Amino acid sequence: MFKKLINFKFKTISQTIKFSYSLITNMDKKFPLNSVEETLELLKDQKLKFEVQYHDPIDTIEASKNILKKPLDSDFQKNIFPVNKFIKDKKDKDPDGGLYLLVQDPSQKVEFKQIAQILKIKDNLRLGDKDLLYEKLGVTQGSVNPFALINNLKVKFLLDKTIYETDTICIHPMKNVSSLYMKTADLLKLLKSRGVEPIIMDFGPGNSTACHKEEKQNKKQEKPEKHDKPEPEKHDKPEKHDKPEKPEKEEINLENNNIVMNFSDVEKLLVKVDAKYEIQSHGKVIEKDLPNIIHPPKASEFTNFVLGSNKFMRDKKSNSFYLLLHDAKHKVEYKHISYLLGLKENPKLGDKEILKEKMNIVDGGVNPFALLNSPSVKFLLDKVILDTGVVCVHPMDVCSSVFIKVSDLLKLLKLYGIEPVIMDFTTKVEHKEEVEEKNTPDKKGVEYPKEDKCFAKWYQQVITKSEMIDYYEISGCYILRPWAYQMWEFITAYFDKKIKEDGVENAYFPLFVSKHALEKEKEHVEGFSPEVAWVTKSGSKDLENPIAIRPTSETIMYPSYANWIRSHRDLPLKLNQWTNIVRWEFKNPTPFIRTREFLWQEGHTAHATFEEADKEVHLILDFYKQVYEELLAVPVIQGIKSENEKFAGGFKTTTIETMVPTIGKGIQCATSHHLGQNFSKMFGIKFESENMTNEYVWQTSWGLTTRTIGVAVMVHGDNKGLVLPPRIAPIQVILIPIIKTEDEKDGNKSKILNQIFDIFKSLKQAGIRCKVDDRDNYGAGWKYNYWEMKGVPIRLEFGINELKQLKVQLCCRDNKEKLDFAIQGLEKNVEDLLVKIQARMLENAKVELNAIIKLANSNEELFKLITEKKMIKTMWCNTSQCEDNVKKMVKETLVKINEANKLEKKKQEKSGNEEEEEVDITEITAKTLCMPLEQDTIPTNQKCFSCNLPAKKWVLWGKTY
Ligand code: 86X
Repeated sequence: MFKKLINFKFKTISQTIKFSYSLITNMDKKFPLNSVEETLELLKDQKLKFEVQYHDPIDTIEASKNILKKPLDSDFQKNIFPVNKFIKDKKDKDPDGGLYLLVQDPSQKVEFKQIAQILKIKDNLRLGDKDLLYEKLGVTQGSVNPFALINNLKVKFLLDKTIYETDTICIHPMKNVSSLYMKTADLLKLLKSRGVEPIIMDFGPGNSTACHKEEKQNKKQEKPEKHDKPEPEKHDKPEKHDKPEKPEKEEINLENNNIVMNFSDVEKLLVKVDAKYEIQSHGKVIEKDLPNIIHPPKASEFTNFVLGSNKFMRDKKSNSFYLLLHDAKHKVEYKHISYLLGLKENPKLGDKEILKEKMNIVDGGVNPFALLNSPSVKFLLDKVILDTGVVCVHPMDVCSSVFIKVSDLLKLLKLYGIEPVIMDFTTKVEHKEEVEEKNTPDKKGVEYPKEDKCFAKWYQQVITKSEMIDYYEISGCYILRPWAYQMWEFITAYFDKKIKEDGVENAYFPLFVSKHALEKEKEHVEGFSPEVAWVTKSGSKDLENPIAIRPTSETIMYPSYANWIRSHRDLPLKLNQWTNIVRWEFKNPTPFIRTREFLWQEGHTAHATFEEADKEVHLILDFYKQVYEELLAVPVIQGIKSENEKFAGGFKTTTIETMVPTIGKGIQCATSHHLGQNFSKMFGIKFESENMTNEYVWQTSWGLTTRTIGVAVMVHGDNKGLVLPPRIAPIQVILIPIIKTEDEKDGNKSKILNQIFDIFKSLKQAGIRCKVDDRDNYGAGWKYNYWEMKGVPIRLEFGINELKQLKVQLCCRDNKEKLDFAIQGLEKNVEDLLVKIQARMLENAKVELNAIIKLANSNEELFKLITEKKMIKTMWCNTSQCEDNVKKMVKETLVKINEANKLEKKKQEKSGNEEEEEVDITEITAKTLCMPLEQDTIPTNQKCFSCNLPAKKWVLWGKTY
């Protein structure tokens, strides 16, 4: 069954995202063929085999060699990437006359004279300009390709004989953002079907001929002729095959109960039920990223659609399998499914092997069409999808998505006897424990303890339930709600003041950077390039020159530095900007810690001497330490990055590092770079020194991001939620009136409220950030939980007893300590307490950090300590090679252990175990965090802990974020 022919394939999308601000995709339809999608559709229509790769625009044939991967299909190995030229006879006065598209072997030099000679015309041939190109063929410069001929039959097709004779051709299908391999003969067949015939040009030595060919003879062509005529009638009288070795597509039909392998198979069946659908090809994507990748459908009947998400599950008790198709926007809980289905236990995710075995799909490719392969799997359909009427799902592969009417989908499934169970997730789960909780208002606390095994869930709940973060439809991007943004404002205000005192000035440089400028420092940008996001369109028009969104601003700022700096009197130049940054990361995103857009400051200074720059680097590093320790109460270690970990564009990277003890992961908190003269040489930033010599400046750059906030949350939070150090708490004291029913009767309610507002005023007067929570729809207990979750450092309770005794009761968030104070002189006591809490939090965190720093003297010791979640200090040779070796050792050992654990887990599964977070072990390894600035002495003749070289430095190691 698996040997079945697959008609087309897509390859993994290259890591660069084509980023477009335009939401409108229906371009002005001047030409029959406008886009990659339309071209691929055409090929699929004609059942032609091809393979596509997505990539950044490729400038030259030379570059294409590096960027394009070998085709997967062995049939496409003998291929050629031709040069395509749009040519105009400039003497031809007919606007549609004298137009040519030449597809030529890049290794040959072809002169216009030669072409003219072959065509037996006068040599008035020139390259057509870009405007004419767009007008006549609907493609932009760099995207000239033979498919474009379909757009204008007046353009003559000149085909180099060498290309004609090469088996496989590689073409940008209308846009230079992807490349497509297909049989040259297939291309000619397709073009011919659209009325485009080639003139074969023989540019070989001594040859100057052209001939109009009818059809290219290709041995392999005889067979695929079949594909031209699919025979729907065939289903009426199914032919029985005795176990065919290689069943042809056409044989797929219901009676044979063949397996549905890919979308072509699905399509055949859709035709049978007369279904309407619209397909979009997009390369391989994970479900999470689909919302960013899917374009709105073209057909208006599909406009209002639900993006489907699929879950394949198994109920162990009854050994039933389920496929749930639900609205991707809503998270569905297993308990909700079991509640609606009346199951005794929550269903579990079905594993990959069963998925493949039962439905012939790979993990990540679950989709409702797969039910056709296994009608015994029960189909659960989210009511929202049924009500909306249109759904978008993967059709048997993860490289495309199809919009289809739900009614059509159901019609098709019905043919196989599959009926959906409609799931209404808007109904509430009525569980016992939930009923009990109904007495408390709607907000539940953090449901996961702050422990290693569920740390990510704990973190996610803490930052959302405390109202710091909200999720957003674009993966890796988050909303900073006021509770979080105010913390950022405290951080920015603090740091901004420090650098201004140092003479740094703020400025603002543009968000966009041209390709040309970005590539000016190609060397170090190269490694980062998959992360660069590009704007490629305005409205529906492609920009002639795509522009990048700043991933950092060196290339934006330094050209100006070169203009502004002339003499030593212009130095030092110290600028800083507060901006957002976009880096299209592919690793697991985590709010604050790793996000695709983030906020930061970036400082860039230029100095006359190395030493002056070095001083600046360390001054800023001290400021960073102060931000963390003074404001966030997070202890950090200052150090220097190893050769492997430093910013490759600079001379030296200094850093502050800390550890999240719960998970034993090191985290880089901020960096300050000594750039040496690398950038000044690249950008020509020179000055005339006092001795009149011309010199390159010495530069620094440094950045601090919103990661600060995430680190503070991770370090201080507890089982009840956030714990905020007073200096970044938007509210430092929450005042909660305690009003009992009898207080209302006795007329004490207003007395309590009046008094508490007086207290509030005096605290506010003293500069303490505070608030009275006088909401009368919530009880005091609920309010305690709410403000604990939000991490407010001090809770002030005030009820009738306190009123009588003219005192207040305070409760500290960090250590739960309770304190009584008289109302008289309260401000001073609260001020002192806030200072005390701030200091105590730092002190406790320091104790914790110090406790997890351990010494290791060998690889084995290091590894053991890594698994014990420690930060490890070793004496080290400070060579890249050694760091690589240690990394490799840790990774390999971890992978081995993980594999053994998995086996163990499988065994235990029978006895029913707890669900744990899936951790992608391949992302975890140990690396050096830094070589601390504070270095103890290293004994003479001391060897490196790992290799045989002499030890040079103390260095810290750890797993990292
Ligand atoms: C390195 C270096 C440096 C100024 C800082 O760390 C502080 C503030 N910049 C940043 N870096 C890149 O240069 C970079 C470049 C590109 Cl093109 C990218 F996509 C991502 C990057 N990430 C980091």
